[in-house]
Amino acid sequence: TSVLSRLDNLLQTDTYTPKKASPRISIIMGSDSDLSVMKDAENIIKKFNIPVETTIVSAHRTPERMYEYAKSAQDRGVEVIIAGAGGAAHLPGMVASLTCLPVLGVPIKTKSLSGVDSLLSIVQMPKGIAVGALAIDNAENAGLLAVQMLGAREPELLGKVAKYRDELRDMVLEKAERLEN
Ligand code: RP5
Repeated sequence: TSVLSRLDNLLQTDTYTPKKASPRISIIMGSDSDLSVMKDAENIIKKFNIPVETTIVSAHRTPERMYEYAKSAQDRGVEVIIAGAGGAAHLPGMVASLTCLPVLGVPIKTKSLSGVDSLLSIVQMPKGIAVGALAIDNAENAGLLAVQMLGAREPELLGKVAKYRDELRDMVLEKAERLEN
């Protein structure tokens, strides 16, 4: 059983009520080819019943859309942005330069350079414009981190994160026990 399916009951029976109907976390990616990876961020955020939106915004192919998106995000009620991109992965950094909202970058694995290109493009930001860089293809951690950022002022939400970690721990302990017996 995956930890996510085990969490279904646990999290959905809890009573976290989103403060806003509009998306609090916004997930963007450079291409629909990034979607299979970025879905992991959406899935984990939905487990916490936080309103989330997912769309495609490309720094290179749709630069005007990227500008409009980044400039309007705060006014739309977005609190954290998760941006996935591969190769010359400028999307997280460019969006971060256009909004003061926190931006979490997910480097997407590439065929030619295995995603090291994406990672280095995202992580090597100049001082002054911050992007939080996650591991290659680890959109789930980006989603979790975004939830934890919202949770800093919402103890109920952080309590759910703690339960999630309890589930992770229990699954490891169960595996260890099976291995030992
Ligand atoms: C980036 O180029 C995207 O984020 C994607 O990871 C990569 C390849 O895009 P496609 O050519 O598959 O659309 O902009």
